[in-house]
Amino acid sequence: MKVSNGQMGRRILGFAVAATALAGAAAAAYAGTPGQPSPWEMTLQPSASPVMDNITWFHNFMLSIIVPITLFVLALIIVVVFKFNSKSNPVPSKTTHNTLIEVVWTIVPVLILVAIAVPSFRLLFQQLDIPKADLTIKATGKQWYWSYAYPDNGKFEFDSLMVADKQPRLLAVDNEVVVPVNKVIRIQTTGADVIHSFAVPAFGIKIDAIPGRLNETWFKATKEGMFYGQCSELCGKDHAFMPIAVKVVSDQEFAAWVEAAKKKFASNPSNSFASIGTVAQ
Ligand SMILES: [Cu+2]
Repeated sequence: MKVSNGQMGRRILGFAVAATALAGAAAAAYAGTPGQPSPWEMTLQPSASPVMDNITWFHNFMLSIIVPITLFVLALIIVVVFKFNSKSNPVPSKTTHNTLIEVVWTIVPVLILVAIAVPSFRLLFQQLDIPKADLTIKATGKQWYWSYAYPDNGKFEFDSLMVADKQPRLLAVDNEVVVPVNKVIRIQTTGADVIHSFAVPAFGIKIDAIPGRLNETWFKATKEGMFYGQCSELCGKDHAFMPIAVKVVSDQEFAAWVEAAKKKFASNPSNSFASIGTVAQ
């Protein structure tokens, strides 16, 4: 069957449109549970913070630039393969320069890069420029669990370990980090032994927890509920079993939890941060 270039181009375009529509429909069908991964999920986890809103937007914006460029290059390759092979084009052209095309293929990529750079830098500033925090939590990565300290709320500290038979599997822990909704939470991270990484996809945060250093990032949870993440730096044999579980609650529930947590974790033997704080007072 003889297929002309135009027909071929239309077929490729039709295939691309169908594939995109299929992926979109599948993504909508498998939207899943917010705050955790779900089966057949193809998109980013649903956002629950202003930073993640912008990451999602930037991701989609980049896709809308990348997909047409990729299809355009693919179309060019196909045209070259079919139209300029030695059979269909036995006498090659000797053309070497074309000023217009050279100007266009210099200027257009520059404009595309500028269009990408502007929202990219805006997003970076939003992530790195930490607003005035309502609450600071220190997350310490240990082999292989996380410890959380609440210096603003009574200086208690507790360990958070994965619970093997609790759902969601490999994400549920015994003691969750609890934070109030719609408040700026500053997360400070460090490592007690090796490098770990504190990451919660729905909040758009991922920051290394490095021994001897204090890193910080921030998030503002805009929805109540459970949000899960995992250590995201290979840290040893149980790297896959030190999840991060964040429970976002109302202000009242948070205040009640703080009171209960102060008593519950008062005699925690791993309470190094709290004991240092008490000695200093
Ligand atoms: Cu780790």
